Amino acid sequence: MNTPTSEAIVASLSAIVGSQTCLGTEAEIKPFVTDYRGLYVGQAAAVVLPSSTEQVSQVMAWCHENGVAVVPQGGNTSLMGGAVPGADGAAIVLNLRRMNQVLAVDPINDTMTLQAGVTLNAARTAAEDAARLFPLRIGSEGSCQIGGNIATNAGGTAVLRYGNMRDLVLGVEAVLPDGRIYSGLRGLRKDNTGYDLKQLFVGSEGTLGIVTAAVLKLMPLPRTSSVALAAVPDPAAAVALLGEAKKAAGQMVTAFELISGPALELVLEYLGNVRPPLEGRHDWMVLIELTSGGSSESLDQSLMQALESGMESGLVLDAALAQSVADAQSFWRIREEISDAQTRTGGSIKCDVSVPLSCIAGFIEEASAAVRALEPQARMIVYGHMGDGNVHFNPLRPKDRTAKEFLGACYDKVSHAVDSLAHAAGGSISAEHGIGVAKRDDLTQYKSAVELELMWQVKKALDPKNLLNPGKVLPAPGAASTPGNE
Ligand code: 2HG
Ligand code: ZN
Repeated sequence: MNTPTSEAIVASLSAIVGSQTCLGTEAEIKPFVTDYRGLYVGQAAAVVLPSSTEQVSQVMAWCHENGVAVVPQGGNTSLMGGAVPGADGAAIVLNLRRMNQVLAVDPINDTMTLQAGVTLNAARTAAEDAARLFPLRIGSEGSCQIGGNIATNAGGTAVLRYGNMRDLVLGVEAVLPDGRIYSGLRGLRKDNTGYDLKQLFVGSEGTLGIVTAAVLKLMPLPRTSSVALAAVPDPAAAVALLGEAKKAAGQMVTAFELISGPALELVLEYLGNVRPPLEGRHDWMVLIELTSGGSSESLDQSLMQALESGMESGLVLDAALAQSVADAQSFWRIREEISDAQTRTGGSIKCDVSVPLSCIAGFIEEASAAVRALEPQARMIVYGHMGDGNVHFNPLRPKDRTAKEFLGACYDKVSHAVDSLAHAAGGSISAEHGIGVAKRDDLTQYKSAVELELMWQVKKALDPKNLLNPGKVLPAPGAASTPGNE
């Protein structure tokens, strides 16, 4: 079959979504074909911005019929190149931002139903307006969208308490590659009627269907929070301190984030005149947050109890308890800006790994030694969601080397060294950022032949023509490892 020309694609899809929202010129297309860090730059035959599930279905049916590939896109905040098309310009981008309606907030069932293009921020606000919490919390919440959060099984800073997106989704509506609509917008807590099909779409990175709407779980809105930054001698002490915090506050421990000294220095450099919460320089720190529906005094007391017992046993070297909401926000700001500070500096090697908590300290030690042996001057931007076992292990270029020089010399070696140590510790080479194209071919080393075969069988069952987000997640059978570069 001859694939249609760009002009024919634009003409046909305009008839479905309207000419104003089917973009075909180079200038119109450009903002949709580059990822937000500017590392993955593709081309597209057109960009469509549908306004309803019905339109998505018609676009998919037409593309299926005509052999046109489709790259679904939400807020385009992926770090793995998963939401932009390849360089050949054959695919279209289907962006969901116009499907941005909160359809219902139901405080009796504690559910919220929304279209895929609602930003995470807007979803959280809608929940709060009904005195509920939607607990997913990630740095890009102002621009990332619920559909993308589902497609990538987003994680973030509250997974320790509330789980990943996978744990927060009760129902999904998705358009299949041939245009059929999977209507699973149910808000049931219990539904044991066979395979849990909605979960197929969670974390599929847009390779199995396009999520168009979802029903999400709501939680009680905490009334108070208590936040502290504590310096610890090493990651092993941080793990022990987490144990103390759980002892003192149980499930009120909402976030437990590790921050290395170089990560803090980088972010302070980037933010300019921000006063660090702790005096002096520390190799390791943790940001701890407790939240509850109870009084703020008792929450502060629980956190103080954990910190004091940590100090007595040498797990805590120094600590600052936020005295106000503004304080807490400024502690969090430091944590949240680490990622952007790296993007602006350029030249960081993103390893997003998870290991069992019991192995995390040993892993960090071994991975640091391995990176130091390969690149003694690399800045060790090591941080992340320690409470759930997720470390962002991101060696960064030394100040006197360009990103190009540094990455050219060591990207593959370093990322392979870190990933293989995580794998050896029973961990994962992608804890929360997904696979996209950046880690796609690495999967051949870290997943068994059976796992890869099953992944391809699922893909072929739903997308036999391989038209939906082709080239993402699944390594071509027999592919060698070629990690993407920053
Ligand atoms: C974070 O936790 C994000 O800040 C981004 O997952 C991590 O940029 C990164 O490596
Ligand atoms: Zn993260």
